[in-house]
Amino acid sequence: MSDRPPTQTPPESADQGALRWLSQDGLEVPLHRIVAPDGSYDEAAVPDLDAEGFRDLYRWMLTDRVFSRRMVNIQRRGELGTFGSTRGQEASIIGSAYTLEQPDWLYVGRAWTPFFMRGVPMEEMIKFWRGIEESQQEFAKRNSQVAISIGSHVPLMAGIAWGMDVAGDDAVAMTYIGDGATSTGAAHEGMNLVGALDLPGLFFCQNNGYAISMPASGQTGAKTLAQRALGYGMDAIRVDGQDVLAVYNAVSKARERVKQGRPVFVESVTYRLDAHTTSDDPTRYRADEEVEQWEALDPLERYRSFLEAEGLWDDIDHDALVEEIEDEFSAALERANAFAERDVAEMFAYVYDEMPPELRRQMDEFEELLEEYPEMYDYVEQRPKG
Ligand SMILES: Cc1ncc(C[n+]2csc(CCOP(=O)(O)OP(=O)(O)O)c2C)c(N)n1
Ligand SMILES: [Mg+2]
Repeated sequence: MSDRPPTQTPPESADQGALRWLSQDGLEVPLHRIVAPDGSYDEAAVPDLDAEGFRDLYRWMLTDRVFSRRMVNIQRRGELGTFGSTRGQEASIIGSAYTLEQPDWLYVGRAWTPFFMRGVPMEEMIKFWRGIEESQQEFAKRNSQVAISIGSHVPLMAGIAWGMDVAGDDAVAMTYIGDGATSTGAAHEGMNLVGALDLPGLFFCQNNGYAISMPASGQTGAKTLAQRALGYGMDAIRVDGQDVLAVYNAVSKARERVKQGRPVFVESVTYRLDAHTTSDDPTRYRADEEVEQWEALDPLERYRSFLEAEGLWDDIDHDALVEEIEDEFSAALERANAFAERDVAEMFAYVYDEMPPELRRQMDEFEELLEEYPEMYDYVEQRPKG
């Protein structure tokens, strides 16, 4: 934690007569990149991974892509209420999560595969998207619940980071947040606390261009999200989120800084190629040309060009990997389907130890409704979960 003196000391020097604004005009916020869109790369900056590590990154990115595709498919078949695809964000998600070690805490926004990377079975994520509460019992393994209320996980993560600091844990608390989440009061409070106390917090902000239909540019008057970190007393780095090696490099270095007592905010500039969720229609608020531009910056393709140049691609059987992941998904879906149906009345039951009167009133009203219209029960029960 911070060893700054707890007093307000008089300023030592001043610019007498001069008015010098701290201004973002002319502020340069660089973008870290290793592999360029044309496939050329800076050899000296390539992270020190072995062949297995480089292959792993590809396999996890592919897992992320296949998982999103299959989840969207089963939603279309009526087997899920909704789902938020991560297509386009694979390098951002995997490059960052690959830096985590088991004692680290993981808090997520839009990032599902990091759970799989940390040993959570795929069916738990399918169950989560079906609204099955039991799927979210991962705290013992230092994995948080998915923050559907955006930004709400940031103060929780700050609290965990504080606890880790007090306990002297040699680990970090990493949180994924979206560009939209940076506008919430909760995110501000959490980030401020982490910066004020120099807690071991690592903020990985995926600027994927949108908060549903609101463009990232509408979230803040700041030119970049990265620069906002300075206001919280944190260091920041901005990285090309379509370049898995750059993300891995930036976040692993960030993690080291955090462990040395300097919280970091990473802005990963990426793009959500699919809809916000399956309930959203992005054609209503963004141009096809914009999507096409980002389709051309496919993170898997960019990484593949690096693997080819390094002679690592020959050892990767892409089709066999896809088949393996598809089979894993199918088996996970089967196990998730085997989960016993829950009575809808349970939604009232588990929140409080003792049910407060207002909730009891709502439950009674719900039961009366079912008595009057018993056909509603089937309707509620049979609707896709989620
Ligand atoms: C506190 C809160 N306000 C509003 C919403 C509705 N909502 C769901 S996702 C979302 C946008 C999130 O955007 P961003 O943080 O950029 O994450 P992304 O979905 O792009 O990954 C909003 C406004 C919510 N879930 N929680
Ligand atoms: Mg966003």
